[in-house]
Amino acid sequence: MRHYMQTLRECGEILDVHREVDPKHELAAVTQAAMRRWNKPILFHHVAGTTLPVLTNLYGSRERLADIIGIAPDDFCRQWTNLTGLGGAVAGPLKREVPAAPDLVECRLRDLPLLTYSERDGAPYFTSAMFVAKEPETGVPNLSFHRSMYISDEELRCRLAPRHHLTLYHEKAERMGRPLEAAMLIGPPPTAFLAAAAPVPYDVDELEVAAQLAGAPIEMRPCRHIDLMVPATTEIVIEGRFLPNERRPEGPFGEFMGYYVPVGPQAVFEVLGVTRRPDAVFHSILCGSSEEVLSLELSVAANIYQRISAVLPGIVDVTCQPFVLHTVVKIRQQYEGHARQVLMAVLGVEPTWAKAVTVVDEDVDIYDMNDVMWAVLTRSRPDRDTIIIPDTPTFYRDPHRDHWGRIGTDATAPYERRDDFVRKRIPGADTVDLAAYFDRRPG
Ligand SMILES: Cc1cc2nc3c(=O)[nH]c(=O)nc-3n(C[C@H](O)[C@H](O)[C@H](O)COP(=O)(O)O)c2cc1C
Ligand SMILES: [Mn+2]
Repeated sequence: MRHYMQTLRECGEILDVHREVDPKHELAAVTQAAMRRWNKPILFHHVAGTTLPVLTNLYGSRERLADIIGIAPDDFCRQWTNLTGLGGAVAGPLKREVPAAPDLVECRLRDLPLLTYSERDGAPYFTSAMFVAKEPETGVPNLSFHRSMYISDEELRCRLAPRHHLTLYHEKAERMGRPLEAAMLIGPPPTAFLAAAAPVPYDVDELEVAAQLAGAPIEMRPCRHIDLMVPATTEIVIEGRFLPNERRPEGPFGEFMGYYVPVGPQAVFEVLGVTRRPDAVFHSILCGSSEEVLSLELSVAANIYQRISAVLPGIVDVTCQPFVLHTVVKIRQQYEGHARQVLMAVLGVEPTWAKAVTVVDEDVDIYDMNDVMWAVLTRSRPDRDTIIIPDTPTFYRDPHRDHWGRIGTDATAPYERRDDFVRKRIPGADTVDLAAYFDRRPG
């Protein structure tokens, strides 16, 4: 992570905050306001109560994520599935064992930045921690993110949502009557960040995916308190174990959908030790920000792209904007009714996230919601071009069925009258050199 941070620093991408900030709300407030304004990574040099600097919004743009894996920002759908498919470029071993660096520092949880984000959050939370754990029977390691509530230096409570691989490991270990050892990585290598967020099959090792994405084997070092290997360059590693048959209250927490998740029984993580690099940088992710949701959007979009392209022609690109519950598909219309088939296909292949689907033509910028809305408003008839699917669940954490039902909108131009819908264009507007016309540029 620090190597990537250095690269961004050399490009002048990092915003520095030298003034001391309060870990309670202030750091999150500055992050949110600065993200909205500039969307660049921010390094807080002085956070009260800790000696560690805090980096936020590192992975919050499509351009940066694409750059990490060496692709163009609008090429995620075409590239992502190939890249995570493990048919990768690295021949030979994908991991290399190295000894733990002798200068690793042991510390306590309270020495790390304990950050409180939203107003009603029940405690400070670790939001960027990536868990590594081994499948209790096969030993295959898994990477995944799970927010963790700080209770004490010995205890965290972690949200393990149903069906996630770590959740299944924990439940399996419980059935065997055992705790599940795990390590939380703060500041692992950037490709591990992408691999952890990708929905890869249960028996696929995301660390190997990370190595493929990096194009080089990943260096692994042993933990100190548990029998587990972790990426050697990780800034901070929290070692511990999930206690079997134990659930304790976690929450409330202001979450990715923009609401508070109420207190509920969650997994208990007993902390056995914390190691950090001597000059460690702490990574914080603002929940609900693009840094958190972008990786999910990208992998959901890439999945949909791949699946609908297998059954239909003319699929150009897919994105989930402005939030993962809305899928936007860009097509090159092939025949009358093509767009409606695309709508049906998306609803069929994406049961969880495609609550709303909009299909647009090739001339629409699907990364600009104003442009998508322009297509909806000028190219669709609400009475004829929408499909409403009643009584079907989408997002799984939905006890009141707020997310049941689907809507599909065909916002493509009527096939037979495509010529009537050619966008007007002012010659030169895209290429004009404004500096040649204006004496002073507005700030
Ligand atoms: C920053 C971030 C935070 C996340 N927080 C949680 C969480 O608190 N609980 C959870 O169950 N999943 C959370 N997720 C989703 C899972 O980590 C993600 O779906 C991951 O791919 C699951 O890995 P798996 O397929 O190996 O189970 C988060 C994802 C990201 C990117
Ligand atoms: Mn997995």
